[in-house]
Amino acid sequence: MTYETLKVVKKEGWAEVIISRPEVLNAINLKMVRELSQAMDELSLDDEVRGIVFHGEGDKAFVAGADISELVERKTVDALKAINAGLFQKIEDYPWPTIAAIKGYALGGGCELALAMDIRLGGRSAQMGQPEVNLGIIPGAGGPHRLSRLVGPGMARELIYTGKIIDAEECLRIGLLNHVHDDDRVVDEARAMMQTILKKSPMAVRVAKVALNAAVNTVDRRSQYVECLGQGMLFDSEDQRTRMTRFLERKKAKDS
Ligand code: CO8
Repeated sequence: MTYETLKVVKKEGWAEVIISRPEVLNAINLKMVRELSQAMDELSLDDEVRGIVFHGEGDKAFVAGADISELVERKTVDALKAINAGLFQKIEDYPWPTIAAIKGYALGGGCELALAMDIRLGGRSAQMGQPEVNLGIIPGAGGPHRLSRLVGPGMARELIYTGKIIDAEECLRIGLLNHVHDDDRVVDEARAMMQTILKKSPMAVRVAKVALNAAVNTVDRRSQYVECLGQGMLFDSEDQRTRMTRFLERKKAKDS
């Protein structure tokens, strides 16, 4: 299967998914949401695949968030569809281990995408954060509950309220990244970790994932509904449109 916004490469016993819109720092558009969802369905049903390594095309970004040129047009009714949240839940529920290899930016929806994976490895250039408040919205696709779970509620609140972007060392310190490697090594390190996992008992690893998901998914599903409703409300605000337009205008100013 070929995709416009992704590359899916099958290896011996596992697969690599490369997020591929490098011209916009791999920002997630609707096409990518559909394609990634389809790829996850296919990989879930493929008995020859027992794990996925994800990374971004190019050196500048894993994923710099949802595509703001599309977001600016979205309304409450679109946000209530919670399509990103649904996709990230599908990734979290994928039955085999997932590893993100992160170089450069993993921001907003890109950070939430990485949070839905089992393990995050960073290159030294990794920069992660939830800058949604700059755009008049919140991380509505799992950020509040997955980030709180991973780095603790205090640090999650600081990151989400301030929208600050933190470097690889800080991500490592707070547990947002498991390990940091040189940029030119990080994808290979993720592949090597996948190889290590593949040598273990497949059923034991699969059952371990179920057990770990059960152990950490203690967050009530209601938190997801609150995120969705809150995001829906914010997508109808003047502030959201002004702030997103400001980002897009900055881009036009740069071009002229
Ligand atoms: N969306 C669209 N385009 C983007 C995005 C993005 N998120 N990020 C970068 N780009 C584009 C830039 O516009 C630019 O395009 P062009 O070359 O045509 O001008 C190109 O990528 C390169 O980016 P920059 O020139 O800006 O590169 P810099 O190195 O100067 O800056 C930054 C890099 C700091 C990452 C900067 O691009 C930036 O701030 N990007 C936006 C980051 C952000 O705010 N992400 C969060 C988005 S919101 C979100 O993800 C929540 C999802 C909610 C979903 C709700 C569904 C209804």
